[in-house]
This record gives sequence, C-alpha cells and structure tokens, in this order.
Amino acid sequence: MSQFDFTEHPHRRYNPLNDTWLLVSPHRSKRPWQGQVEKSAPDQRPKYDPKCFLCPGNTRASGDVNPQYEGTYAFTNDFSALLEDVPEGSFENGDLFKAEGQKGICRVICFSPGHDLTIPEMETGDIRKVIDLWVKEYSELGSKDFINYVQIFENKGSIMGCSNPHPHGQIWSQSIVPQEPAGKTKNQRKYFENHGTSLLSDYLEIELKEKTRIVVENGHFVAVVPFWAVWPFETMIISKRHIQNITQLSDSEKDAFADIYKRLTTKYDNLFEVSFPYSAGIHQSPTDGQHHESWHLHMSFYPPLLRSATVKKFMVGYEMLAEPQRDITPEFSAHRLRELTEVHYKKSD
Ligand code: H2U
Repeated sequence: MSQFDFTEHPHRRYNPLNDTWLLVSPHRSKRPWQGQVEKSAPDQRPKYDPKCFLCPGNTRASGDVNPQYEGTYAFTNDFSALLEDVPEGSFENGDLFKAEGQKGICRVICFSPGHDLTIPEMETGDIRKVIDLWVKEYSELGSKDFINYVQIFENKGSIMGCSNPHPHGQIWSQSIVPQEPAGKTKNQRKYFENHGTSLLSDYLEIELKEKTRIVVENGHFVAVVPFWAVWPFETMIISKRHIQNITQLSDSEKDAFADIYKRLTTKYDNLFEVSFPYSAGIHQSPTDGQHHESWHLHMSFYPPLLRSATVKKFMVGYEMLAEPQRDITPEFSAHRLRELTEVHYKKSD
C-alpha cells in the first residue's frame, strides 16, 4: 500500500474555527457526470431600472422613496427578520421546549446607484465607499445597548436567494451572538489562551509559506481557499494584521480590503464566465462590550458553483445526514482561481 497523500486519498479535515470536520474524496473528482445541467441566466441589465426597488429615486415596496443617491445608500429593511420593538421574554417547558425573544435591526446596503454593476465590475474607489459604510453601520448599530452582534453579508445571484440584481448587501444585528460567530468566538478564545497568538495569524503564517491555497494577496490582506473549505471554491479574506473588527482598519487597510474584494470576485466571475453567485459575510468581534482580543477579522465566501456556470453543489444525502463532503481539493480550487486573469471577462477582448 502506498503512503497516505491528502491530494489523492479519502480523508477528513478539521476546521479549527468552527470545531467541525469534513470529508474530502479527491479520487471522486474523476467520476463521470450525468447529472443536472442548468442554463445560466443572461446577465444584461440597464444602468437604471424603473421597476427596481433599490435604484435611486424609485419607490420601494413599503411606499418609501429612495433618494437620488450617488454613492452608497443604507435603509432599514422594509421586511426585517428582526424587529426593534419586541417585548422581552422567553418560553420554557422543561428541558425540551425553549424559546427566547430576540430584538434586532436589519439594514439594506445599496453598493452603487448603477443597477447594471456588481462588486467585481465596480471601481475599487467605489468599493471603498461600501467599506466605509460598513464601518459606519457596524459602529452605529453596535453601539446600541441591545445590539450585541452585527452580521454584514452579501447574497449574490438568484440561486443564493438574492431577491434583486441591483448591487446590494444586508446587515442583520441583534441582541445575542448567533451560533456561527458564537462558535468562532469560543474557538478563537481557546486557541488564544493556549498559544498566546491569534488562530488566524498562525494559520496565515503557514499558508503564506506553503502558498498552495493562496488565491490573491496584497499588502494588508490574503484571500485563501481554507484547508477546511466545504464549498468547492470557498475562500476567506483574512487581514494580515491581527485586528478584531472593521473599525480598527486604517485608511490604507480599507483601500486594500476594497482591492482584494474586487480582485477575488473578478477571478470568481472569470472562472465560468458568469456573474458568480455566493453568500459572503464579515466575521468580526461581537459588540457586547466584552474584550475580544482573540478575534481576528475575516470575510468568508461560500459559492455554490461546482464544475461550470450551470452545475452547482448541493448539500444532500450523506452531507445532510452525516457531515459535509467535497471532491475537488482546496489546493486544486486555489490553483484554478490563482491561474485566472484579474481582467474581468466582460472587459477582455
Ligand atoms: P436579498 O436580495 O438578499 O433578499 O436582500 C434584499 C432585501 O431588501 C430583502 O431582505 C429588502 C428585502 O426585504 N427589500 C426592502 O426592504 N424593500 C423593498 O422595497 C424591496 C426589498
């Protein structure tokens, strides 16, 4: 029997941020595919759509009218999943039936007045304005007594449930720290207590030496397909400096964040020459007034596309019943993304 090689043999990988495992089956990426083939929607949109709820000057579903905004624009979601005005309280019936009231504020962030744009097609200077707005929203929402966590995210593409192609993201902020960031809080704290360094600083140091999973890098950030990636082309943008949240970014770090966000998403679009769908979000310290020294700012991208613009990965079967699994290795995905040009396919001849 040959020696174990994780680029060839089935194995499990550990995710230290979430304290979870996934199954990797590299040998299966050679299997024939006779599954579903879907058509990709043509991506031609006007600069302004009179029917769009998010375009400047248009009336939203609530009847409110958007201003003639020129850069970014934020408003409270007309159909917020969380509400500010909820009575405090909980329900408990023994150990098995528990519920607790939850207060929160949901915001919608328009990235640009241009209905036809997406992040990779926007100018870096305009993406910087999105980052400035995220910082403002995180600070304002996080400073409220009843807001202990602020989740900034972007759903891109209708297959991710995005309801409108106008470039936008969302913020959901609330009184508890939800499960995913709560787990990351716990695991980063444990690592920091044991090692005296941030989990992601140590991780990044090894990735920067090995270079096998790095997709793109600049002076302040690295985009990497994490060793433990579940989605085929999952990536993380990690700040080189150990900081806890976006309010600590310097001016040049904000510019560098905009630069890597554009470069990574341009590579994504170029992969299958389609506006690449994903859910992405910033993970950072809770705003609960506690000291979160161990937190390390990062942004995670979870894209569903697998082998073309039309074939996506589903979390089904074994994955729903046992644990996540992937066929192509993170090293192979990173290699494919790294090799792609940073000139957007719509702009190349
Ligand atoms: P998604 O595309 O990720 O669904 O985000 C769009 C959000 O915008 C969605 O949460 C809100 C929806 O509730 N929205 C408004 O608040 N007002 C509108 O007029 C349309 C959409």
